[in-house]
Amino acid sequence: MPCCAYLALGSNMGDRERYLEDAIQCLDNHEHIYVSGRSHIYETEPVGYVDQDAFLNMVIEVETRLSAQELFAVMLSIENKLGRIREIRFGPRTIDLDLLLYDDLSQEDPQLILPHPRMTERAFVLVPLVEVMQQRHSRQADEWAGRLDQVDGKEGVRVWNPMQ
Ligand code: PH2
Ligand code: MG
Ligand code: MG
Repeated sequence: MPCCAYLALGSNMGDRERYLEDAIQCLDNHEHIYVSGRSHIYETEPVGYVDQDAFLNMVIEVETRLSAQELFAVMLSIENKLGRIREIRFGPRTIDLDLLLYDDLSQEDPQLILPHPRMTERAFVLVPLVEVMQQRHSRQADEWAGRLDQVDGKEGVRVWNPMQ
């Protein structure tokens, strides 16, 4: 049985939409990864380090036979391929790929903590996550919708319309 994982994507440098689409394409091109669902793209106010440009964020669902560790390694290699340079923590980035959930796996490995340790506080993650879970009729949708109700900052997360 393949497992189901949720990934958060973010970009706030250069052609932000292109980076998101290229990352999805790279993931889907991988022999053992199938992109099974995607949220809208949202434009979001920066959180944490606020003196930077607005982000585009979205969440995708993937089916994979890779382990969490292997999937995470593929994600890092895609970040590198798409020109990610790590400078300021929480600062500007061409592409950021975060592994949010991998089936029901819960682990404290400092290299890869699951579920993602900051996801419950972040409206820019929870809004697209709940959208894609509801669309995919995930059994976890109600639980995460409940957490989204409690989170602040939802007004800073808006569906992105490049024509505006
Ligand atoms: N990522 C961060 C820090 N702050 N803010 C928004 N709106 N979107 C992000 O993806 C984001 C952020 C570090 O990963
Ligand atoms: Mg991140
Ligand atoms: Mg990251």
